[in-house]
Amino acid sequence: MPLTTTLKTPVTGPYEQPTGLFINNEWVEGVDKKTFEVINPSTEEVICSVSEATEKDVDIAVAAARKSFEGEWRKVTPQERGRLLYKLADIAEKNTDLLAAVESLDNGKSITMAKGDVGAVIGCLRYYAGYADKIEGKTIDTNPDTFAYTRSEPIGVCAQIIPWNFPLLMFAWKIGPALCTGNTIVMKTAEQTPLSALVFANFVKEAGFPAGVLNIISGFGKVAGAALSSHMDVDKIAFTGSTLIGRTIMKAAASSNLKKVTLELGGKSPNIVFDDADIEQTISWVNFGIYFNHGQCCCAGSRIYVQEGIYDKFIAAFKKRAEQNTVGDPFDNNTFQGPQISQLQYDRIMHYIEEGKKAGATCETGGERHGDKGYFIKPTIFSDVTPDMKIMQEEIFGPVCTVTKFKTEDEVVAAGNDSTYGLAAAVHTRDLNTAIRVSNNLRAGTVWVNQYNMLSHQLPFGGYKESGIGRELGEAALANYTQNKTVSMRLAGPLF
Ligand code: TXE
Repeated sequence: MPLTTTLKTPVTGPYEQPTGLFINNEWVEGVDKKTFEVINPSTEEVICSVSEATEKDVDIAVAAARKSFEGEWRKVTPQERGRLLYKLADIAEKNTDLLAAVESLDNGKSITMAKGDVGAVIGCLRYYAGYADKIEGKTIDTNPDTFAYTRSEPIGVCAQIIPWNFPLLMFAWKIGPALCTGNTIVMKTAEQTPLSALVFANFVKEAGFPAGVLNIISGFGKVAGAALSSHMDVDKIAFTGSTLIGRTIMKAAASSNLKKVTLELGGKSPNIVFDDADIEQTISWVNFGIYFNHGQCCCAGSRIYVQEGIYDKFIAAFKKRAEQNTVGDPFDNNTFQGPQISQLQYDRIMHYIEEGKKAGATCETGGERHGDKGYFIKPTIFSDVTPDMKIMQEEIFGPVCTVTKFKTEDEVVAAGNDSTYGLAAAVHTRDLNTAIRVSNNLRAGTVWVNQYNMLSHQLPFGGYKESGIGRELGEAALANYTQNKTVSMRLAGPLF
């Protein structure tokens, strides 16, 4: 199979799309020469085929990452690691339009949102570039006869498995902290969205990273993903995806070499609106909280709780707002919501919608397909819901939310916390005391006040409860990719 193909997007014209596996800074075919098709979710048509990594390719990629970790990459100074990451960010910036277009084509997100993602990718890489020469240990005074210090060392060969909802951004969140701390990587992208990372791979070589530092493979979870999680020469695995697969990965790590594990998993986040909130602003944030990225956000504000005094007014205004969201062609600058990622996700979401209707919830708006081609679903709001309904308990990962009326603060905090997940939450109120009290009492890794989905590479992000283990972003993410070594040295002199 050729290792590149010429593709076109409506905004870039023709470009060269790599389709091979990126191992050791080279493009190669898979050993078994397998390929799989990549589907455009807006049209349901095949975009191209890419190489599929199997266990044998995983072995080759891990060996390349190991060789680099033990060899050339180890000799690179922290300052140089930072310089390489800055260079990578600069190249990405120059190619913003291409990267965004490929992301829209492959994932279906609107071109404006895709450009936002690329901006966030660049910001994230620069942030971690700056950390490369600021990784420090401590000297610890234990005894006058001893000199003891700690070193913050890289973990080694890191496997990183990412999902399809933010293909490039998840890629950056993972590689930034891992590379600045001196690890090497085998990255497996999601089978639904391999294309942008493959374009990015060329920039890795162009930036000057030594061979084997960052290997990027396309492939399926059950094959390449499983091989990485159970690999005996992978030192750490970082995963973003479903809670179900998070458990599988932890089990594989436990029954192989006890590789370190960090997980960023699902959510069913409560978005709480008090009577005193600025209703107009809040409607915008609630709308953005659930419908941004077509509801395909692990932190989506999918359980909305509204205090009784403004409930009726809220429902009417929110319904009107949701119906104004432009759903359609991702390459139209006015589009807010594109298609869901795949037929499978479309079916899963429609199934939840049917469950909600059957269970007796009121579908205030949406609840059906948009158009007749592509995986588009209309923004959907359910009211008259009860806590036992599936649509209240399970992550739907689509443009579907529930709205529940509440009376008191205690009641809504208990309801908000009534979930196996704990990724994010939000509070809308003009009262500072309410904002702080409720934020403190919600069991979630991130709480937004009077806003939603406002992530920053400077702020730690991750889950309480079954939403994950470890924190991504911010200084906190460095801990995912370093391990402490204690060196304790006896100074010359008698033993006792
Ligand atoms: O996720 P999977 P899917 C949630 C969301 C969604 C559901 C299913 O609720 O509806 O998951 O989506 C790789 N060993 N999230 O099926 O399967 C897979 O190849 C190793 C939340 O797409 O978890 C892909 O790269 N890896 C989420 C990645 O895991 C395996 C984002 C995610 O796929 C594997 C996406 C295996 N056995 C979905 N099986 C978030 N937290 O943002 C699959 N994979």
